[in-house]
Amino acid sequence: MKVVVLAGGTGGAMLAEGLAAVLPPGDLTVIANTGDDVVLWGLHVSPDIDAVLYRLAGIFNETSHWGIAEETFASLGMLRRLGEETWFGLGDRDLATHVLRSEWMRSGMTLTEATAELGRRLRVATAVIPMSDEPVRTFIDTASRGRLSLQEYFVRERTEPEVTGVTIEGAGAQPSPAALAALESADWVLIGPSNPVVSIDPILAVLGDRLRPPRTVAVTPVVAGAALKGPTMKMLRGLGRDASPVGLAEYYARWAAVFILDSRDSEQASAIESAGTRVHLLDTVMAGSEGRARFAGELLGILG
Ligand code: FO1
Repeated sequence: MKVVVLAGGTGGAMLAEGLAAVLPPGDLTVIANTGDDVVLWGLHVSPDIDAVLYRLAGIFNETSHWGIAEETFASLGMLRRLGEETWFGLGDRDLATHVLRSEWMRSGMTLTEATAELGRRLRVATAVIPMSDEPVRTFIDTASRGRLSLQEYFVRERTEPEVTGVTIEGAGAQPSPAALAALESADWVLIGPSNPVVSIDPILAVLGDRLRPPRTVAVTPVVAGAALKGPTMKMLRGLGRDASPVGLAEYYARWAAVFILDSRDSEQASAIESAGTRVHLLDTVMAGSEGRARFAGELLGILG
């Protein structure tokens, strides 16, 4: 069964790890958000692509929830000593990824090609594809700090400012041809349980028109009134969006005719069903690699 996951750097990446453990090699493709990408000191950093690659390569940092395990920050310390702003924590190991990706892209590779090469060298069997080879950038409008890049809002400002709006620059970008091909041949497309505002919306802005709702499944990013990690609830509410599973299923209904609701929220199933979306109840909390494989196996069982 050919499965495509639309992923940000946390929930979607975890789902991808679970699916990679249970699907035959070659059956899984991950399309990653690039709205978080940033260029620092001439280096192209793709946080969501890298979170997926590092997870699938078994080197993800489970303590910080970004970057590589057992990371050190000597280079960043030297950059600080040389007078640079160092609020964005580029680790020594992680730096190698950005150096190579940037070098390859300077010599003419697309982001899709550079990502595939990184995947090969990390011995990742799953195809990881950026949503687009053209720049797409997410900006966060805040009450106290004005318009911030995604990383300024997430890392420098620690998601503290109140969010008043989100702008996806480059929303009309051409999709990566490899992403289009993967969607064409997919039996199922899964919208991962990532932050709908900053991880999924940019992907939908670029690729949403190519999804077939009867073959698309959204996995709830909200369980018992809370998100897995990060400011999902705060952002949804700040934007006046309904942060409940009912509201999220309704929002995703344009793209996904099936919604995976957490069993803890089963009382919301009938409201979602009566709005026309098919609901399946599962324990969506993916604790540890066993929990991720367990959830992925149950999900595939439902999809048949
Ligand atoms: N997140 C942080 O909270 N602090 C950091 O210093 C930081 C550095 C960083 C470096 C490379 C990378 O790929 C990701 C990094 N992240 C960091 C995570 C990232 O900012 C966000 O979690 C995602 O972009 C949101 O999906």
